[in-house]
This record gives sequence, C-alpha cells and structure tokens, in this order.
Amino acid sequence: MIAPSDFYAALAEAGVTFMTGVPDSLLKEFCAYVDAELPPSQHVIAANEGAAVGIAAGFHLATGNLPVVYMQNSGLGNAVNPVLSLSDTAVYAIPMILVVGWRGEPGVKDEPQHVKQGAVTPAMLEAMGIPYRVLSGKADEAMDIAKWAASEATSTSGPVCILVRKGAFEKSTKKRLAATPAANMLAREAAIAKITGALPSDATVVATTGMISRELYEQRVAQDQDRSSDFLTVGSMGHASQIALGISIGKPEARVVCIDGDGAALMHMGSLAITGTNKGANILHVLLNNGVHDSVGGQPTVGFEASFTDVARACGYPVVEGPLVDEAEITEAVSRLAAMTGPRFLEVRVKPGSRADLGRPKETPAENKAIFVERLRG
Ligand SMILES: Cc1ncc(C[n+]2csc(CCOP(=O)(O)OP(=O)(O)O)c2C)c(N)n1
Repeated sequence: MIAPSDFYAALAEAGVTFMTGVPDSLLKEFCAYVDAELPPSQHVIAANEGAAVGIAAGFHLATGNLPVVYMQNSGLGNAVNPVLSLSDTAVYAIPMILVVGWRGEPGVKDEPQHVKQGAVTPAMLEAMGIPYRVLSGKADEAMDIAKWAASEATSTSGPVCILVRKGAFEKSTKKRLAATPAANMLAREAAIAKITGALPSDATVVATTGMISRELYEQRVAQDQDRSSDFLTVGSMGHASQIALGISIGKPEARVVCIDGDGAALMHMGSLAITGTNKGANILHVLLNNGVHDSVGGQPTVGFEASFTDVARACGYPVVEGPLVDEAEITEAVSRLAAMTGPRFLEVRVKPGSRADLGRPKETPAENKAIFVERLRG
C-alpha cells in the first residue's frame, strides 16, 4: 500500500501545487492527508466534481501551475462537461491530473450503483481522449505514476488521469480534527428515527446517497415499519430532492418527504430554487446537516458556514424552519410540517459519525423500485 504522504510528496515533486475535488471512500486516506496538511490556498473541497475542474482551471490560468482534481468515478459524469469543453486540448488546453477512485472495478465486489460505472470507467476515459494509468498500491509505483501524469499533462496541456484501485492507500498519519459537535446534537441515525416516527404512514420518502439511506433502511427494520414508502437514492448524489420533485409532479396528492445531506445539497444547490419556487410541489425537504461528507470519511463541507435556511428562503420555499437540534422540537416540526402542502424546508443539525455495524439494504435497487412503485402508483 502507498502512504498518502508519499503519494502527495510524489505529486508535489512532479510539480503539483494545488488540489481540489470531492471526497471519495477509496481516496479517503489521501483526502484526509491533503485536508490536514494543505492550507486553503492550496486545497479546496469543491461542491461537485465539475466545479472542481473549474477551480483547477482557474488556478492554472492564474499561476501556470499544475493542479490535481480528485474524485470518485461516480463524479466523472459531473466532470465530463468542463473536462471536454474547457480543459480539453481542443479548447483552452488546461493541464490537470484527475485522481479518480475506481469504485466497481470489474472483479472487485462493490455495491450495485458502482458496478456499471466501474465497468465503463476506462472506456469513458478512452472516449474522452484522457490518457490514464492505474495506481494499484505498490509503494514504488507512486513516484513513477505521479511523474508520468505530470509530464503527460504538461506536454499535452490537457487532462490526464490516475485511476486508483481499492485498497491502494494505507492509513493517513494526518487527519484534521473535526469540530466538536454541540453536546445536544443527535446522531444522524437517531434523528432519522425521530423523523420516521413523526411522519404519517402515507408519506413517501426519498433519501439521499450514503449513510442516510442506509440508516433509514435500518430504522425501518428496527421499528418494524413498511419500507415500500422509501426510495433509496443509492447513486446519483445530489439528486434526491429532484427525484422527490418529479414524484410530486407525477403524483400531486402524494405527501413527499426528501431526507437530504449537506454535501449532497451543496453538490447541486441550484435544485433548491427549482423546488422552492414550484408552487405545486408537495414536498417536505429535510436537510440533515452534519457539516461533513460523513459517508466517505468525514471530510468537511461548508454546511455550518453557509446558511441553508437563508438559501432555502431566498430560493422561494414558502416555509423554512431550523436549524433544529432538539429531539422534541424535531418531532414536533416534522409532524406539523408533514401535514402542510407546498414546498417546505427543515434543517436539522446532527453529529457526524455512524454505528460501526451499520448494514446495507438487503434488497437490490430493482426490488426496492418494484415495491416502491407498486405502493406509490397504487
Ligand atoms: C457524484 C458523486 N460524487 C461523490 C460521491 C461519493 N459520496 C457518496 S456519499 C458522499 C457524502 C455525502 O455527504 P452528505 O450529503 O453530507 O451526507 P453524510 O454522508 O454526511 O450523511 C460522497 C462524497 C458520489 N456517490 N457521487
């Protein structure tokens, strides 16, 4: 395995002076190191992977230096437009190294949402004309691959990619200490239990990517509740609220609830304005804000620095409440807001972290979809 510090040192020696990206579970040790070691002038955690390509491009325009953009391969889709229409050699020819976590690599067991993306990742890179090498975790290859990537990006003046296999990195020796959560904050799973306990049984719930969906599933099992009301957005991070909006448009009488995360809401924040101004949308949008990308290693978001409630108000939600932390207030607000109509927004602040033994849904996405649509379409 490669020490994150060695890989960073190899990239720095090859000429990289700036990093930006969206965290990934396979890259979490590398992300932890970069986040702990680099000052804000050299590292920005971006809202989404396309935005990271934009930041990297701007940094290169300003300095002439070589940036790194890190991401999970799920984020390649977000990055395709700016990679092809901004940094490509046929447009502004901006050199950058994409460090991409290879979830769903063929032959490596992974969750259903990663299988197709993992299988097509090399072909996507080839179709985009992005040269790539695979970092498998042999300690001596970090330096060679970093050197190759830097010289290839510089000589072609375009993007190149280092595709990182599962298990390539060992534990980071450095990790930024997370801010101490307020003592009265609930764990996210406890907040989800309060929410499901307060929702009417006819509510339809769309949960965001990562542990929120997993904890919702586990809470339904623990409370012996019907799971056919829940759509688990296992992939397509940042789109849960728009799935909820589409459901609400297609089924106006449904009581739709979206349980979102701060990282996911930030990823496609423009969607808040589309939901908030849609007068016919019958959606309670609950944001569980823990200030981090908890599901992939706890790297910080700007969730506690920017105000989601101010954004939601400005985006037209007629009803906006929170941030709440108190469990009785959460229960009261959810049951009251669930009974209303129109777009409603509730921010709940929760502690980072999850149970070590948190499980995953036993059903496949296809099975989840089948029971969900049967109930929803009635
Ligand atoms: C497009 C895309 N980029 C990155 C990821 C990896 N990823 C999965 S969950 C997650 C973090 C979600 O953070 P947040 O919404 O704040 O929820 P939390 O995990 O903190 O509960 C990330 C970055 C992904 N699935 N898709």
